[in-house]
Amino acid sequence: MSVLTDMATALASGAVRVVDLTHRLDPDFPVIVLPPEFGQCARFRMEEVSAYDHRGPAWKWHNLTLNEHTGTHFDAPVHWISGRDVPNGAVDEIAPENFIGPVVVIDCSQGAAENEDFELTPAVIEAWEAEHGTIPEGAWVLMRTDWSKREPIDYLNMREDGPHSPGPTPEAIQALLARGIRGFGTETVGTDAGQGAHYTPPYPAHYFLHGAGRFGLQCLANLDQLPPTGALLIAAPLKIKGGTGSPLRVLALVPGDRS
Ligand code: 23J
Ligand code: MN
Repeated sequence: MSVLTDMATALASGAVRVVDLTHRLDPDFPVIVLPPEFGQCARFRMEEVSAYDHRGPAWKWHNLTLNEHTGTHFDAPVHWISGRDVPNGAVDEIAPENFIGPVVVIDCSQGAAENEDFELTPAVIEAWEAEHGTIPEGAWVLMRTDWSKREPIDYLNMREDGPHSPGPTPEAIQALLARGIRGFGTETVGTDAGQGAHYTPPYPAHYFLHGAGRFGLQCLANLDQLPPTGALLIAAPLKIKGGTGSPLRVLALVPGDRS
């Protein structure tokens, strides 16, 4: 398998570089806030069990409490009602081949800077394809908004009428699914826009992606370090029994500046 030895050589030489697309899992990182009539996502918590002290003289460790949808995380098909009967739709059932694949980045950072409710539409996708070619089948599609650079206080961008952040329209998600994508990822707290509850159907990215057995990634970072095409994404969720999603380390392999 010379392709893998070539890859190891390329990683060692800097011809291929690793970009970390993950936020630090931090109790202060914001979690999604749903309308008050619904159950809420708990914040990540860390409890020290011992720290080289009387509780454990030679070791330090923590107990963790976390929602599956905390920090940089993966959404599985069973997260949504539309995907509840998708075969192998929970994180522990998804075949591992799904966790490595090509990735393209649609840069919406300028639009998102001008409009906090910026929409990824079919027209934006078509303009991107006119420049970069058709989105390849099996690709992750990531929506770059630079939202990951916001301070925690501005990240959910809560107003009296709820959160405001950019996201895809129902038609955009259907257009991506027509191209056979593997999944859709964002820098915001959800794959859907802050105001995504007001589309038909509500939360269309969740509804259509997971109904089609596809995946989501949220709270991604460093998308400005990825090329529009030609990178490889590694996103393997924890193997939680029946899990609907999981925090994870998301890595991209990108062309480096060495040959
Ligand atoms: C539950 C309900 C609505 C949404 C979400 C979770 C997420 O965004 C998520 O983290 O999957 S919109
Ligand atoms: Mn989620």
